[in-house]
Amino acid sequence: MKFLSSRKSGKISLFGVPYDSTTCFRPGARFGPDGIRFFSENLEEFSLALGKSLKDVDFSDVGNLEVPVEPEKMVSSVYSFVRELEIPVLLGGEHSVTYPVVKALSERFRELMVVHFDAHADLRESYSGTPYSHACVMKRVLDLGVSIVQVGIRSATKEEAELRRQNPNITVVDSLSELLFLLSRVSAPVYFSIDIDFFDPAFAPGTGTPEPPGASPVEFFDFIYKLPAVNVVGFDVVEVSPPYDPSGITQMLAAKIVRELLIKFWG
Ligand SMILES: [Mn+2]
Repeated sequence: MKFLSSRKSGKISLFGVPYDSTTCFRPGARFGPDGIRFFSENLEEFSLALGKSLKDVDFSDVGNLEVPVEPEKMVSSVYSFVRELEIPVLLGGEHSVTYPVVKALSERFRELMVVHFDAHADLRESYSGTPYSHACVMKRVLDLGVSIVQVGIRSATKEEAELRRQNPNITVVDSLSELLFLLSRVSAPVYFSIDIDFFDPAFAPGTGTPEPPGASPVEFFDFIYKLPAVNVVGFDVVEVSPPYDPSGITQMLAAKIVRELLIKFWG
């Protein structure tokens, strides 16, 4: 199974944004989309756990969106692109690419809620001279008036920690079982944003800013399989950096997450 060779129509559009210009520590996420696609070849179309196939999902891989290097221009380019899509599924790229997707969706769904899986809070006001850095992405999402649920966060500045305590639009969740409980009571449209550094670097070393410890794939897939019907209107998997992933395990994990989520949500 290879995402890119899948059929070319569908209400769900899988696309890559090969962008890593604001990455503060070590770039490489620009190679993420094609790396994830390459490793998707190693997966069956059929999900044994879900009992369904990707063939049952009305999706197409529409390829990569080439974007300008300047963060503001990247944002407007992704935003215009996503406005034309019914259901976006995004392969990053660094985390800054999430903001324009959420911006486009927030105009369509007033009650949109973002579930943010990450090691880092990503709530800085500005970083390295831009408010569109990957370190600021969830602050920009909050500025849209969109509420966020954060899970897995184990790194933040003092200011970010305060914001997490005080902002009524941020829900801090300590575990995937707590998130499962919360999502079983939510009827609002939901967008999943999965930074691969949410996982323990032992399982996902191929990322720009690894932060031990973290969740295991077993815990994550168990959470996905137990998830009740949720109104998911899109998702992304970001920050996969193939240059730091010589064995391919991070890209493999990302490819399997994409397959399982496509089948779970829309199969
Ligand atoms: Mn992030």
